[in-house]
Amino acid sequence: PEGSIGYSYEECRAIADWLLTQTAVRPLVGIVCGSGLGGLADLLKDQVAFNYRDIPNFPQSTVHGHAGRLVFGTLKGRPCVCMQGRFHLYEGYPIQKITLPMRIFKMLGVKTVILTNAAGGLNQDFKVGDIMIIKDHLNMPGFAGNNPLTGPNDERFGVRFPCMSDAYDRELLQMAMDVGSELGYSDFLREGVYCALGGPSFETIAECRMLHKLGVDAVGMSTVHEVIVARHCGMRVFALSLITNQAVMDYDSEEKANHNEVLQTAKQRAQQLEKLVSTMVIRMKHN
Ligand code: 6GU
Repeated sequence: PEGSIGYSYEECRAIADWLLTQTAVRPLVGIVCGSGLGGLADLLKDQVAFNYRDIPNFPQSTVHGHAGRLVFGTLKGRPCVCMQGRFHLYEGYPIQKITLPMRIFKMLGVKTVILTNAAGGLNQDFKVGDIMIIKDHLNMPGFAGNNPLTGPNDERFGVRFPCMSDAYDRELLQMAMDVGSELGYSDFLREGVYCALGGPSFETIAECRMLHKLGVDAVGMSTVHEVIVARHCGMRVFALSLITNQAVMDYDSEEKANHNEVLQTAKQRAQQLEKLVSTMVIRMKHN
């Protein structure tokens, strides 16, 4: 029934309006920081920050390495809003709750969303520490009926059947490659297909082999739900994965995926990732 799944348009509007009374920043860019990548938010000047728990009706975040703050501020004068910590399926939230922040971004006036995540590398040419610009995705929870747009469609957000073949903005992907090359990052800058799984368990060897055969370059537990909701309501999307570990592909391997390795790699590459994203924000045009 109408309104029983997720947040209504009016509930979203109320959260956005509350935030707009608390800050003078009118963000054009919305950024989501992945695991260990929360430092992006610290680049913002003249910050106004809210713990998720202090925002009326906002979900809470529970993962180690995710701070749980919404930070408003400016990057060389460009007004931004940044999620330090996101919501995941494996935390047990309904999928509409996970993606609520995208609709809040839209209502705050955001035109472009930048999503970051930590992911396991499946492409055998990738190395730990590579930054993969996402050019397309595989939405595995979606195959099983777990899509964030499930339920009644409110046309004020977007159409019932949104197109996803143009989800990842080609111009921004090119800009990332150009900026990366100017910064001297070409050796560790890649592009590829990201696959989202529900988590929280990491993949088995057979699952990794299957995903590899399907053309997946990196695997993680986030981002695609947010991309779908952001595109549904007409925001431009740019997304990237930091390859924090190689997914295990053979039975002889001694490697084991673990969250500590994810956070360690993120720490080592965080500064360059922040530089890439902030340079892009400064170069973006919103007109
Ligand atoms: Cl190997 N798998 C998944 N599903 N998520 C990850 C990861 C691997 N590494 C970082 N995040």
